Amino acid sequence: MRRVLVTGGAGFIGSNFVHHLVDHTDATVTVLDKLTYAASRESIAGLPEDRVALVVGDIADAAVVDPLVAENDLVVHFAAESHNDNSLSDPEPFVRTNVLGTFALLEAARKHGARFHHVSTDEVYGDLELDDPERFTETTPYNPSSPYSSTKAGSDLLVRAWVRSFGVQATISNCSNNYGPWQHVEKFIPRQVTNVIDGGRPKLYGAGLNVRDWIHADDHSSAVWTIANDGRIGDTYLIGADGEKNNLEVVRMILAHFGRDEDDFEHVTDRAGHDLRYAIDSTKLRTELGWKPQYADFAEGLGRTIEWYVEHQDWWRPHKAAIEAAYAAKGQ
Ligand code: NAD
Ligand code: TDX
Repeated sequence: MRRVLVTGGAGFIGSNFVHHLVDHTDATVTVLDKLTYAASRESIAGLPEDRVALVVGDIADAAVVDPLVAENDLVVHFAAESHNDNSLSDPEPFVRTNVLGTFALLEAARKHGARFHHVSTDEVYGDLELDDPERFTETTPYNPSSPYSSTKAGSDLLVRAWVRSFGVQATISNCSNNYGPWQHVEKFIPRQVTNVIDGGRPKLYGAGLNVRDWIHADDHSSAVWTIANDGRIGDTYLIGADGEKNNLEVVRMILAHFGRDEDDFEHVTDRAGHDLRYAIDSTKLRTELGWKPQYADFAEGLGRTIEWYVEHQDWWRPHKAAIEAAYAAKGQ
């Protein structure tokens, strides 16, 4: 696994994974990223030039993908359109990148015999009731709700079929909600933190009782590397850190961090089709591959993430006004 192609390596989690490879392995890394609005060159700036190269290109372009897959031993596929709200406004790029992009990569992996790891989401399983005693496992039936999650589900199923039909050497991981540095201000935690930094109020969709199962991006990266090295070909592994919290609880933790009143937030228009609860049972990954998260305490990880946004206003501020204007136009 010395030469690793990381798609979407200039995004939130992909860039975290590139840092993980530089810090914890001797791999050389090629990032393939289209540099969409969600990417950030700064997130992978300053890394050793003899270890990390950036190729700007589209994963759905076979002419770009084919030679890059040929040159590498392992493909770790993060690139995606990733935001549910955007998928409700305009699903087309989600189908193109998430489905056709994954298809182009799989065809190249098939041709060149590359090991392939596909990064996916727990949202492919749909949602749970708040009081459901079961959590998602590797055998939970697929039941995606949104254009985003349905295109991720489609991409997962392509990977499974390419393993079975063509013998592609692939693994899949489905992870819960990530938080940490470099997450785009469109997403829940960065949006609320930056609202409060700006003296505004957090915006909760609906009643704020929807539950997400939070994991730090560092822990997602270590899990992906573990699975890419030690996972069983054709298998799926769920990644989670037992971090269930409802959105109202998270907003109150953010307000408390800044010494603001715990009720100083607004309820805004709910997301259409809003999934109620995600929850991951990561027993298989922990028992079979010996992985465990480093961030056991969400409050501590959240506090460090909040401070990162306080200290990196130059990075997020240029994007903030346009994102808020787009949300405001939807009553959110
Ligand atoms: P992100 O939106 O921050 O980054 C996505 C990256 O992919 C960007 O750098 C973007 O430029 C790139 N990209 C988009 N379309 C491309 C294309 N056609 N060709 C090449 N590059 C393209 O996303 P993220 O939150 O870092 O998510 C990364 C992966 O992890 C996704 O596959 C997502 O489904 C999965 N995931 C995310 C979470 C989460 O909480 N964020 C949880 C589970 C799984
Ligand atoms: O302003 C907001 N207010 C609010 O209440 C925003 C932006 C979100 N929310 C709610 C919606 C969700 O219940 O917060 C929760 C988290 O929202 P997002 O950050 O948009 O994440 P989610 O839709 O849960 O999806 C995320 O986790 C799974 C990632 O964006 C996906 O890429 C990943 O697959």
